[in-house]
Order: sequence, then C-alpha cells, then structure tokens
Amino acid sequence: MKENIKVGMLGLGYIGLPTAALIALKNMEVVGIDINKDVVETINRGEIHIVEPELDALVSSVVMSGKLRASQNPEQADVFVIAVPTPIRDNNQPDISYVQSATEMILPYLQPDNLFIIESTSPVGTTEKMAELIYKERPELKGKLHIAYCPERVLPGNVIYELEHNDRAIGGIDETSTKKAIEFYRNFVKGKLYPTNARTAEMVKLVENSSRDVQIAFANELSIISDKAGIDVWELIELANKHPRVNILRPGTGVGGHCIAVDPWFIVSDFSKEARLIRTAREINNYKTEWVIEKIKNEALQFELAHKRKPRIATMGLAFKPDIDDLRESPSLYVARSLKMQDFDVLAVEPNISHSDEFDLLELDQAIQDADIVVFLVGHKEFKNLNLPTSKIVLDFVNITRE
Ligand code: SAJ
Repeated sequence: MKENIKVGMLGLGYIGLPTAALIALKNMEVVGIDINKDVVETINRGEIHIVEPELDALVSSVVMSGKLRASQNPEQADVFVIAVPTPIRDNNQPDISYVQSATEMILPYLQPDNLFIIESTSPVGTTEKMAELIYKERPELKGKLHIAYCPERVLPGNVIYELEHNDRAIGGIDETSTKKAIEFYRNFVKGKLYPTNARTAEMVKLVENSSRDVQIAFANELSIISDKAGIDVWELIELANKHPRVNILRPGTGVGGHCIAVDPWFIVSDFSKEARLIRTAREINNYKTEWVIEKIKNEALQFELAHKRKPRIATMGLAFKPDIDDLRESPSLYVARSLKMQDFDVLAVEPNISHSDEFDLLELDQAIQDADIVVFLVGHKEFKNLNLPTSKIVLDFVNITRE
C-alpha cells in the first residue's frame, strides 16, 4: 500500500466517527461520508453528535489539523470502510440496506487496488454479496480490488482505548484481501490482528455477542428459579463461582444496548432450525424484563391493599447498563415506561442524564424520600452505599444495594 493513505469512512456514528478520528490521528487523510447534513456540519465544526468519553477532544484536534473532514458526497480514496447501521426489523430479520446503499454510493469512485472493508455487524455472506454487487456494476475491476470484513468489538464508554488496543479478526474474500486489510489496520491498531476469511469474521462478531447473551440468559433464568425456590440468587452465584471452572454472570433487568440484544437474531434468522439455544436465550432475556415488571406490580398491589392508595415507585436507573447515559434498547427504560403507561406514579432517577422528554427526572435523595417502593434497575455507582429508610419497600434487581 502506498505511503499517504486516504481513507473514506462511510457512516459517522458510534463506530465510524471514533475510528475515523483515530485513523486521522495516525496521520492518514480521512474523509467521513455521512448522509446526514447536521452530522457533517457538526463534525466539520470540530464538534460531535454522540456521547463517548474523550471523543470530543480527539475529533476537535484532528478536524483542526485538517486530517479529518466530513462530507455528504463520496470521493475517491485508497481505502473505504463501511460503518453504517445494520438494524433488525420488527420480525427480527436483519436489514443490510444501509450497507448496500453505502456500497452503491461509492461504486463510481472505486479504482484498481482499492481496499473495501465492511465493519458493520452483518449476516454471514454479506461481504461476498457486496463483492458481487460491486463486480456486477464495475466488471472491469474484477480481481483488482481487495475486499474484507473486520468487525469492531469496542465497549461503549471505552471506545477510544479499545479501538486501539483490542485484538481483531480480519477476513478477506481471498488471501491477498486479508493481507492488505491487516496491513491497513496495523497502521492504527496495537492489538493482535488475526487473519481469517470473510464468512468466519462475520460470524465471529455474531458469536461473541450471542455467547454473552446466552451466558446472561443463564444468570437471568437462575434468578427466576431462585426466586421461586426461596433462594438468594446472588449468594447462589457467588458460591457456585468458587468452583475453579464456573463463572456465572450477573442477572439483571434484561439485556439492552444495540448489540447483544440484536446480533443473535442475525444468526437465528439465517439458521432458524439450528439456532435453538441462541433463540431461547434471547427469549429468556426479554422475558426477564416482563418478569421484573410483574414483580413490581405485585408489590404495588400489596401496598395498595394495605394502604388504600397507589404507591409512588422510584425507578433507579434508565440507562441500558451501569454508569453510561445510553438509553438505546434499555430494559430499565422499558420497565419505567411500562409502569407509567399503566398509570403508576413513577419517580424516575437517572444520574447520567440531565433531561428526559418522557420523565420528570428526580434527584436521587428526593426520589427515595418521596417513594413508597424503591426499585433498583441498573447498578449505577451512585446507588451504592445508600442509606435507605427502613420504611421503604426495596426491590433490588441488580444487587447494587448490597455491594
Ligand atoms: N448484562 C447483564 N449481566 C451481566 C453483564 C451484562 O445483565 O453480567 C447486561 C447489561 O446490563 C446490558 C447488556 O447486558 O443491558 C449488555 O451490556 P454489555 O456490557 O455486556 O455489552 P455492550 O452491549 O455494551 O457491548 C457489547 C460488547 N460485547 C461483548 O462483551 C461480547 C462489546 O465488546 C461489543 O463491541 C458491543 O457489544 C458491540 O458493539 O457489539
């Protein structure tokens, strides 16, 4: 690959923007291409439109230095990286139309020796499909492009560090593509780069998140069984984990976020007969959220019978996991919303956000003081070591009050 590499990053979201900024920091020229005019303008001002620690300073410095700029229009580059969303539709089928339209967008700009990489989480076979699409429209390029899949595996909240330090699996549609893609990532990744083929690399991403989903489902199922058996699930797991080869994860309000609750469906949709455990894990984790709602409602009903009025319920945490402000696919938000829709008096607390269109957020102390029932839905650090008055009914689904 030549010396001054120019990179076209398609999609400037949670993955595309930090990756583009990191590449620019390593002295490559990066043009970020996004269909959203506001996103393009925000980035060109050196600002950001998403929340991620350290990202604002990084973007501002590489925009100032002229290494990163954003545009709505594609242009020629040496490397194209696709980092657009691949959502699931209502029927749990993956939607790769953004990957396809991003690929179509750059078709006229592709040149011999270009490297085309997909990072978006994708069903197995997507990279080969895009290669077919490219060569159908630009047959003269056949055999002259390098095409690969390389999934990201960064944890929201720690993206900048993990982008640089995590190991990565990189799979080309042929061996030269794999080699060229590894050379490219070596410019900015300190982690190990493992070569494979495109189909395996696609499946690696899906399997990582499915594995976590299955393990969390096991913990969630144990919590439901233990409740029925009159056993403290936290003590149970702590003791079982003393075994040298057992490591049970934590039960909770359900599984949220835009990855673990989504990616397993990419396997289930293509392998519906075979992926029985993966599908069941999804169902168990979704059911756990409904189970939590039922538990709260039962407690509220008991209160109403005893006190002849509806209880005020403080819901502690709305984010999808501890110590972040991300509400996407959040089971806790779903619980609070569902209680509110069923006419319960919900006092919502979320220390990581300052404003919600949906809830009048309360300060922690105020909510506890005003509430009859205090429900812990997320293990935010602010919820540790609280002095909870004994008069309050406490439902702690994440064990944060005992940590
Ligand atoms: N959760 C539990 N119990 C646990 C651990 C997690 O209930 O013991 C819940 C969390 O509360 C949350 C959900 O699971 O609702 C997911 O949180 P997470 O921290 O496990 O993962 P994400 O969604 O923030 O990021 C994941 C990561 N994947 C894995 O750990 C295998 C990350 O590395 C991926 O890059 C990311 O998905 C992604 O983009 O795919």
